[in-house]
Amino acid sequence: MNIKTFTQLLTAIAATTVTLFSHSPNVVAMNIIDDTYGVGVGSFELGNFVNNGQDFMFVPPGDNTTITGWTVGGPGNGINWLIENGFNADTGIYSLDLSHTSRSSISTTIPTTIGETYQLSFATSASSRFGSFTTQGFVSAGSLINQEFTATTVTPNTSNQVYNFHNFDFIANDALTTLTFTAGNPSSVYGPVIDSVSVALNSPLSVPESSNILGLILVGGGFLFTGIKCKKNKEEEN
Ligand SMILES: [Ca+2]
Repeated sequence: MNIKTFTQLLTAIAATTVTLFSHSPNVVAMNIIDDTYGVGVGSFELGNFVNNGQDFMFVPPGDNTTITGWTVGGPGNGINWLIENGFNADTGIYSLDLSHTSRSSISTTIPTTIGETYQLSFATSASSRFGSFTTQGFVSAGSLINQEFTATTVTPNTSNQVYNFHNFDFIANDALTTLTFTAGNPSSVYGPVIDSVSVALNSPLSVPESSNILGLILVGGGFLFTGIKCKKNKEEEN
């Protein structure tokens, strides 16, 4: 690098600093559910599925061992764990209907930091063999309390059910946060179908402190001054 003026030196330091930052790895939004219980758990892919011959498995309230990472709850008689090809999944091959024959719930507990904001995302559809159908559900986690969401399908063929996506932010109130999905329609035997549940810390980039930035600039400048000195010495030797 041939640096002749102080302006060129400053430009080079700035370029070095930009290069250092542009090469900093972006922090990938990590699904805390998968990180806690295993990859695929947020999408209901792990556990002890037994097909009842109709491509679903009934799981009653209180069961916390069948679907890895999740505990089934009331107020109804439980949920249906669905599998392809009878029921299209959004991710993997499994999805989950929040009603067996009456509205019920499922929950998981993840580690969180009090006061931090998290982004919850999930996909919903509806299971119905009678064509266009819309139902409701509620989701709670930390500061998010009984947030309503809708789930809909337009096809009577459950193997082709289509998913819609939802995103909600919540603030953690505790070191452990319980995330609960509950079916919302008491008059329907078909609960919302959910899949691809993800919770991620809502701060994707860790920004270096100003003192660190100054340090990087000084280090960058130091390297360049050393380079100039070496070049000068080499020229004088020649
Ligand atoms: Ca899935």
